[in-house]
Amino acid sequence: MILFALLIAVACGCGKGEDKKEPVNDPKLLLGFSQIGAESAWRIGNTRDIEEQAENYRVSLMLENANQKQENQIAAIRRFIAYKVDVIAFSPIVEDGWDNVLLEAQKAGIPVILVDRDVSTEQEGLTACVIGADFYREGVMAAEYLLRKADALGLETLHIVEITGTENSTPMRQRQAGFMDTIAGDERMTILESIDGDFLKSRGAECMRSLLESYGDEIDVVYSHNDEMTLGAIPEIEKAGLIPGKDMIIISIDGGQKAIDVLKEGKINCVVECTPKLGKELMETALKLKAGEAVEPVIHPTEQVFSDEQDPNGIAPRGY
Ligand code: GYE
Repeated sequence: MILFALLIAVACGCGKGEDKKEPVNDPKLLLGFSQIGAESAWRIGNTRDIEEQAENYRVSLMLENANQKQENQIAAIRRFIAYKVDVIAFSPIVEDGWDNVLLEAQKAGIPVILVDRDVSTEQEGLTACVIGADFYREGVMAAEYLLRKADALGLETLHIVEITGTENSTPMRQRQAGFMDTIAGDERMTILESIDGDFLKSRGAECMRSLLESYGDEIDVVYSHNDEMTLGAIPEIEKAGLIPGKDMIIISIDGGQKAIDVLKEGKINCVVECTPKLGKELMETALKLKAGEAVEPVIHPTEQVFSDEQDPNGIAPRGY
């Protein structure tokens, strides 16, 4: 057993520069987890939280980082099946394309937990549950802030650009749908363009440059699906001679410390929280599945909105 745990630690012991985790002694459960990558502060915070909670719950964690590639996630899940882990968990980068590997897990009798994002499969019942944010609600909260802001400023027209997350991912689809459904019917609101920023800071900057080239100071609102893209976009707005937070209303999602600091500077108007702290729920759910107990099909954490409507100095340190 010790040799097995060591082999796992070596096989999955993460990439360069990452701490090597000591294998958990006498683990209660062996959990294989395929993480998407390290594209954002959110993602890095999520990985750290899952590692910490695995230790707290005495769960032996096989953690694999897929470097933003679905094929790496599929290969990792196949390795977890070959190792005969007790439970498999993964954060699917996109919703489609998982049917085959999930059927293989089902045939092997290994329960699968979705963390953070959801999948869309032809067959029902291939996964036990999803533990992640209500992304639709996040989009609604972002739009509700915008409606309040438009009222407060007495604005009659608002030209909006949307920088979206990874195409076909659950947060991209749902954050867009919640936002669009909420502003629909409000005649003040016009979407100039939605552009794919892939949740990356570099892409956020590129997207903003291209939007500024097309629309210049016509843009009144930037709705960005995550903090990284927002933090990439803001310097581009400044380079164009415009003041983010004043000339343009800036709305972001995640609530990492960097974005909160920029909110305090007044360059972001609103950040909808999306908590990466899903590790505790993950461990508790995995232990229940191993014990053959029933689990909730959907577990959403509660989330809040940080904005210029409140005193930003009252926001507690975010920890990610
Ligand atoms: O908003 C983003 C990350 O899936 C909720 O993925 C997550 C998103 C998060 O890269 O920053």
